[in-house]
Amino acid sequence: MSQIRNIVILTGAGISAESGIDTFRGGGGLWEQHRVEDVATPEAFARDPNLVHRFYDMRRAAIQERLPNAAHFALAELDAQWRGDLLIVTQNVDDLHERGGASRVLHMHGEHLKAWCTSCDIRSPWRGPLVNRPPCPVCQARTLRPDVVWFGEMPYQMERIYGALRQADLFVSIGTSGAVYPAAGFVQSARDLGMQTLELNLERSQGSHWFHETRLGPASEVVPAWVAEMLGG
Ligand code: BJW
Repeated sequence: MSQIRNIVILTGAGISAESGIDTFRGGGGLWEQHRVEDVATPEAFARDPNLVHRFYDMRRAAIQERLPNAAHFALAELDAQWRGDLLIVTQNVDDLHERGGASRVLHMHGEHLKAWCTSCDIRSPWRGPLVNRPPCPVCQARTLRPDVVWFGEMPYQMERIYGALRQADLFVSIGTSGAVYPAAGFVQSARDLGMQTLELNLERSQGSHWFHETRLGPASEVVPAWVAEMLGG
């Protein structure tokens, strides 16, 4: 670990599970009998916008009631103290990394607390519902959608992510099932680039065999323990 200077950390729903935010594929992974793959698509939104808006309105309201947990706080401490490059690439659309105090955070699947106007293409901060079709604060068109990346859409800032991976010495994946690409492929890119890879998860994921090391346990325990190791504590 003494050779490590630049770190890329990928986080998934598992890091927020102990804050009370449901994962996508645990516990049946259903919302009102719909699989996430059937709600989180542009086709689902075109077919039944009220259904999709209700799904996101409910989750947008819920995250504002939740608090960061020990894993978010530990990553924020690493972010504050780590002198090399560090990038937390999160697939999560909640804001718990930021509320935990981290600043080097990239939301590759978007953010619950933003709305994207498909008329003027501007993203605005948003906390309330969208199902009632409120006007865009910029152009007044009633064409706001959740600013999240659905299946078939391009995740955000991919060039920046791959740029960070090319410079990294260590890739760490926390609380993600490895079921969704391109994030699921980052570990293979990391291996191709010759860096160390570590997985922290409650249980082995679909991509566990790609990692040099997997540490199993709840994020609120394994993440602070790993951060303490990195900071020499
Ligand atoms: C704990 C824990 C605790 C629990 N402590 N751990 C066929 C083959 C390959 C790819 C494709 C294919 N067909 C289609 C594709 C592409 C498609 C895809 O991957 N589909 C799969 C279904 C196969 N991907 C896309 O369409 C993406 N776009 C794309 O590929 O564009 C083209 C492109 C090409 C080249 C380069 C770049 C791009 C877009 C994907 C968008 C995903 N969007 C969602 C919804 C976001 C908005 C919202 O929140 O609603 O993102 S889907 C959902 O899954 C969400 C998540 O970010 C994502 C990943 O889920 P995550 O975080 O891993 O959660 P879970 O529930 O799966 O796992 C939880 C984990 O936590 C588990 O491992 C537990 O063990 C663990 N855990 N408690 C620690 N306490």
